[in-house]
Amino acid sequence: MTPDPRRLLPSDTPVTLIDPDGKAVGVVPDDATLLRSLGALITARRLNDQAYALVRQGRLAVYPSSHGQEACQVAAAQVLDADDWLFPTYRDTVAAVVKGVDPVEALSLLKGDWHCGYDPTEHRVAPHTTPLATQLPHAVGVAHAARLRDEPTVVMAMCGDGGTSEGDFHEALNFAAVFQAPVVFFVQNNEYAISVPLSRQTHAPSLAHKGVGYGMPGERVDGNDMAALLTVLGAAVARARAGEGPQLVEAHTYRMQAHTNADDATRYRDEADVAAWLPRDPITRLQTYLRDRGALTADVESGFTAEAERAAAHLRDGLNQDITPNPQDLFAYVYARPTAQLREQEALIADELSREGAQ
Ligand SMILES: Cc1ncc(C[n+]2csc(CCOP(=O)(O)OP(=O)(O)O)c2C)c(N)n1
Repeated sequence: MTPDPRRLLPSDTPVTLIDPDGKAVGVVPDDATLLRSLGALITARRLNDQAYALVRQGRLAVYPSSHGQEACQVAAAQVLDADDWLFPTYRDTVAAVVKGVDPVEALSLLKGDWHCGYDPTEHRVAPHTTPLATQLPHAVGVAHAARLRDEPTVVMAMCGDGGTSEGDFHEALNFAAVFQAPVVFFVQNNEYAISVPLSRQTHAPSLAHKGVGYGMPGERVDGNDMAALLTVLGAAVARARAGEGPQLVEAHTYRMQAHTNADDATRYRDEADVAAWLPRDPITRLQTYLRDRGALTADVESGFTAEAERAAAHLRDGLNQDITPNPQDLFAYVYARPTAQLREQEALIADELSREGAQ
């Protein structure tokens, strides 16, 4: 008999545990966990805004900010163990930082300094991917390999709403479900893929419903509610770790700033839409909840602000340093055994460099 697909269906509305007024409407994580997340959220916002400022100063080539989406970023990293893998997109710098990557290293790629900026194996954070959804099959491969090796690793594979229209998204979900790979597909639905609204991206009831077609559960979560994200993503990770296969989680959130500094969002969306999302801000909502409980004191809060300022100063100082990359490093990490063609190209550059040096 065909298994009942209803068990795979997401909730009718996104899971919310703390409402936009800061009131608990379900079972929420304990105060210590939420305080830790609030500290990370405040630093995340500060880093987003600092990076945006660094673009204006010409220290960064481009920055796709996750301002307003910080709860998704923080939760994606916080529900993972140190040995789990995170596969981020270009917008997920802050998730990589919360997983342990130094902010300066996390932004090196966007500065144009180095391929990745950090060693992906050190923090188990894959390089940020600019081609949409190409990281998803890689993420599934890592998850499948972990399972074959009998390791407890879970993989968090991130993408945006636009990424779900790519072939790689569908191939990754299908493979993961067939092989029951321990991977959580985490879609941050921020309503726009540059200028393309969600309605031009899908006709499905929600992006989470897409999981059903592959035989994996889908769930929808309020992407501006830290408590709900930790709970829903945490459950998906626990499920994957227990050998129960992949899950698709769709977070409903909003991109508060332009796609990047190269984009003028006023040309395709109303300022009123943006303003309507302001009261749902993930930081103020969690602050209200924790203040009302007496868990967030003025002292704790100023500690968070001071930590965020330290992180921003570190980012500024780091990005104000110019590095001198070695062009030959371009060839160092392409293949374990370089091809004859690569060796030839490497020799050409070496020759050119030595002639420049001789001038
Ligand atoms: C394969 C591919 N096609 C097109 C692009 C150009 N592109 C860059 S960002 C983007 C929109 C992506 O939107 P979404 O997946 O919703 O992520 P968001 O930027 O909203 O986080 C597009 C089409 C690309 N980077 N890769």
